[in-house]
Amino acid sequence: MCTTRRLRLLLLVGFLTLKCALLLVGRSEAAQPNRPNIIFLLTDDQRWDTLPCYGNSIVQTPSIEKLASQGIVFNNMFVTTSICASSRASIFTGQYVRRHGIWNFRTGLTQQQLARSYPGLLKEAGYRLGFIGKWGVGQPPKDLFDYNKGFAGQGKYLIEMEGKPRHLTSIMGDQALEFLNGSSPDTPFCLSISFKAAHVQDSYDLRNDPFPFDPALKDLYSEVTIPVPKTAGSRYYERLPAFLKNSENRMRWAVRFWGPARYQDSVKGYYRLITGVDIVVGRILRRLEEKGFAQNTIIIFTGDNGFYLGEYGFAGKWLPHEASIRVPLIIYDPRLPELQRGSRRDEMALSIDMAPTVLEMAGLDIPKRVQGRSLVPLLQGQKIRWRTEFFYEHLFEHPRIPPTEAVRTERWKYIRYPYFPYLSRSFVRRLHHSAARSGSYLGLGLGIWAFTDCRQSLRRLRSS
Ligand SMILES: [Ca+2]
Repeated sequence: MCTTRRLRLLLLVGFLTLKCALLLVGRSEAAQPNRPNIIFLLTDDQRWDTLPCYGNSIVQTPSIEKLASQGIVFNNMFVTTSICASSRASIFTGQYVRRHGIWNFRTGLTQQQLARSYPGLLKEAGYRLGFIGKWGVGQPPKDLFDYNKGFAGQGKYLIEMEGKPRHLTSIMGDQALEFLNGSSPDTPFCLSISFKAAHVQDSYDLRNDPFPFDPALKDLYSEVTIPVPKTAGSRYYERLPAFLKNSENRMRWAVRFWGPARYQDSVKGYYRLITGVDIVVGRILRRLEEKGFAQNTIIIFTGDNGFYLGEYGFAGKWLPHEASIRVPLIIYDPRLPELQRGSRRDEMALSIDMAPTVLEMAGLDIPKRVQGRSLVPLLQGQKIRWRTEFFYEHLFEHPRIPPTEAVRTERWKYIRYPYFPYLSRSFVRRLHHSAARSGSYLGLGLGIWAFTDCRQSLRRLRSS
């Protein structure tokens, strides 16, 4: 009797233990939902209006268009600083330059900053990490990425590989496929690809080709005449103060855009570099399908800063004009409901929003020191209170690039040149109090009102 009772008791304890174990397994699975893969595509110096989904009728990018037509296009995406190194640091950390402190090309992110960056936090959460291309913030980290094909500096477009000339963009495409081949459905991955395209090959030598595209694309756009922007007319340049007339922007214009034929060659080269990126996007999309990742892989496509194509007689970036600070942003999430996809958002998105967006997509907490906001509610179609203005800064160290601060609202833009305070308050004030979209100039009365209002916003945003 006693033995039977003991046996029953043992069976009951065994049953309860098994039930508890099953419940725990269930909870553990519930705590690990099917996390999405993330591919973060970053182009270099690609302004927003160089894609058909932003109104460009010349450049051909069918695969990026596919992402746009089935994803969400942000009509108003800006960088908070327009220069490679600082902007990339902002993208990785979700912070303004004043907070992350990367003001030049030499300084890298600290170990602590890397650990709190979006790749660092994804790694901690168990993601398989890949990085391909231009790291851009000092030296690429050695131990952060499981697949690391990052390089320091600007890199070169045309490379000799196994006795054959290859284009860097195409090689990066091969590396992307290699990373995908090495991924499995069991471990979520995040692959960040930072293209060198469509960055110019910097040189002051007039004989050099500033935009060395893949020779396979040489016939593309050859029959087209690229329209020149209205503000490229000399009267816009002539109105500038001397410190802008003699700035680095003008020196680089003199190399790339100095005459009509040179202008056509340069912009066509720039467009061919962008088409080269599109070919890689197409290869990635096909491989995602082949590997069975397509339904669970989010693709983010954006740029690190804009690019003057002759506006105001300028080339390069850095200053706070729209050409320089506005970039494309397409987010393709195949998990969103069909109704949600293929839409556009007008809210201002910023480079500092990229890290918190990626972190929320992966189900992770956003660190307190992040200054950007997750775009996930906007992707889901929610109507929420959103920013209506933002602060811009460019205090990069360069003798011929004037430092700037700016505030960009939905209607106005105020640019301050800290080294030229007198001009900021008078001539430059009138010049740059333009309606942000139309580029038209204001009368004096409205100008003074907008100046006062914007200056207050700038002070408030700078200290926030
Ligand atoms: Ca750049």
